Amino acid sequence: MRTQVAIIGAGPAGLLLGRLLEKAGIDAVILERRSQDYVLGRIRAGVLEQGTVELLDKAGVGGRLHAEGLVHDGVEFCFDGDRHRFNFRELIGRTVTVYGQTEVTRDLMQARDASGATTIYEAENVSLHDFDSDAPTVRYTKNGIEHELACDFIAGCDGYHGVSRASVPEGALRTFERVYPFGWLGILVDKPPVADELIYAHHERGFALCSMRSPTRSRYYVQVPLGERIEDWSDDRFWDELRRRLDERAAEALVTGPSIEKSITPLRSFVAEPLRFGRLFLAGDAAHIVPPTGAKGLNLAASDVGALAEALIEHYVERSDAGIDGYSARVLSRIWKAERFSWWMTSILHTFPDTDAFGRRIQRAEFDYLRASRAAASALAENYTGLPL
Ligand code: RFL
Ligand code: PHB
Repeated sequence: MRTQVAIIGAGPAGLLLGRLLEKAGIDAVILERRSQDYVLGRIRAGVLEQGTVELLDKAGVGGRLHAEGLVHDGVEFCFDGDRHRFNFRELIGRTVTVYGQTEVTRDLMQARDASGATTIYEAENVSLHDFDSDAPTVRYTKNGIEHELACDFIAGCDGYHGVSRASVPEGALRTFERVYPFGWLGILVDKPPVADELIYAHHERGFALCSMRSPTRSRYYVQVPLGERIEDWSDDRFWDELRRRLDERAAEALVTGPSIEKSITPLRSFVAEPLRFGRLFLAGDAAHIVPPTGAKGLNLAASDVGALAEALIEHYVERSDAGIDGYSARVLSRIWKAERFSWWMTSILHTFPDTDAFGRRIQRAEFDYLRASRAAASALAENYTGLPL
């Protein structure tokens, strides 16, 4: 089999890239290790930047997103019981949209199925070859039979644990990492959200987040130490802990119920440099990880592939490699700003085992400054709603 661009991974990065290329008449095949249902079963991100929404519109998959997504003008921070709303629309004229990653994935998969583009699910033992030449190939096994896919370019969109970054020769890649000493315990519940917008709460017992997927489905998180076991967290224990970290008004308004999903995510910052090796490109979680506090992971994946699609279109349509040559530097500049913002949100909102009384006063001063200064609040708004590429 032959294609122009071989895409590894059918997460949001791979699917959106495939769709943007298809719209420009460029052929791409997606190889995905898991089944379609498995990919759709993963509960992850929920907040889309305005630029991500625009890109999904450009990909022709914005219909349901505009009908069902919830446009939020701002978010709330709650510090030790004091709540403050940041109104992004009023501050900088931008908003975010609450629409689950699962739904984005479903919309992209449906568009791909409808157009007849090839996606190979349950592709095992994917391996990347000769991407330092003009004739790269990808090999994989499907139902016990070995296949080879010849291509012009390989897009590594296979997440943090994927094969693409691991295929880069040692010494060609520099990595930067920060591992946080805690994780997020998240639950999904079919009950109305506690408030109209998201609440990010700082409390001496730890961080908490009240989010949502729809007017009838809520997503809540509490910070937990690393090594915590999910079996030790009954729904009742989760609700008690969440309530204690919120202000009185939110604690009283909280509607609880049986969880329909419960999982723990460790928090990490990670960046690989560069993001191009000959004819192999890395994009999305394969290239970088952010802690979820700034709601940036899915959005960075989208902006990476937006830039990669532009570069590949330039190569095929305008016969210029300027975009390909500039891809890594262009996206890394935005990636590092999102890394900074996610690290900053994480550091002011969580409790750290080694934070002393001075550190806690600094966290409080950050909140008081954000509340008092339009400039500081605008900086938050600008970053949360998404910086330009
Ligand atoms: P994905 O989604 O991990 O997809 C990669 C795909 O590659 C496949 N794969 C392989 N395929 C073939 N061969 C191999 N060897 C392969 N190895 C892996 C995998 O099966 C998978 O299908 O990466 P992608 O596309 O880069 O997308 C990134 C986003 O999924 C991620 O950044 C976000 O979910 C992060 N994130 C959030 N991002 C936001 O923008 N806003 C949020 O509100 C937000 N909340 C979150 C989050 C992530 C979370 N978790 C669980 C990590 C909340 C949570 C709890
Ligand atoms: C979510 O709804 O899952 C979510 C929202 C905001 C974040 C992280 C996760 O910062």
